[in-house]
Amino acid sequence: MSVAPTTWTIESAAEVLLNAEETRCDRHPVTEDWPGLDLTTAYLVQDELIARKVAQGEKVIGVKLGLTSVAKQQRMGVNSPLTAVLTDRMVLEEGSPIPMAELIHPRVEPEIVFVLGERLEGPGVTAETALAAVRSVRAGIEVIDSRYIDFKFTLPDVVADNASSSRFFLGDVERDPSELDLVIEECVLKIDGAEVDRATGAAVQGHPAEALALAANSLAERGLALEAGWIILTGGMTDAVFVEPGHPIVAEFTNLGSVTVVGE
Ligand code: OOG
Ligand code: MG
Repeated sequence: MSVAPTTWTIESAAEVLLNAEETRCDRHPVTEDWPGLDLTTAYLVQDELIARKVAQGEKVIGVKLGLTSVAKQQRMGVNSPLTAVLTDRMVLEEGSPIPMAELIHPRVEPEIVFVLGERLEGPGVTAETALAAVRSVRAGIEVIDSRYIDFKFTLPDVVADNASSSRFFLGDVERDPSELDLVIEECVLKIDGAEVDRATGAAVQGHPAEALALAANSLAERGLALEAGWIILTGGMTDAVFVEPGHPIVAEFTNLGSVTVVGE
């Protein structure tokens, strides 16, 4: 159990959440201690948390969207999409294990990933203009690891916790977005070779490019933009599944290849 500060501030909330991550100790939602934590303040906590990671040497390499599919929104009980920040520390190469000893209670989810060729700045970004800025589309598996007990949180809690961000894998197939219809691009999720779930790109805001536009437009409200070269995770297509050490999880896509991960 982490020590709760007597006065809650953006700094102390960021400190508590980083500490939970570092010590692998999940905690109750920050909003239980700090009911005044609203969404705007929660994004400031997220900014502070990322600033501290950057001060420790991590590099910002992209943005992720969370809760962009109905499957995710229903499971988490939060029905609004959100954004969070990806750093180089989160990247895992396919073939390397999910390091269970570094994590609290990891779950994985398949995602459609964009790599940006051009800077994308809102407001007013549409799915079309968003897709025009994309250099390549890739398959991904995100490893989420909420710092909250049982992944129970409100929207400000999960925003402050950088949307449960932990690690992610990218598939090695890179496709030009004009070659694919992402609405019908399907992912079949398998554990130990048996299908556990499936979804198409339509599950992600109707089209993953809608999620990308949403990210650009919501970051613009905070004076931020998506930078060229950044990786954008558009959000879990299916519900996330728990990682059981030694049991491989595979996301098999129609055109984007497949990504295999295993906890160790
Ligand atoms: C929050 C993170 C959500 C997604 O893709 O929807 C997310 C959570 O589910 O713990 O990464
Ligand atoms: Mg995700």
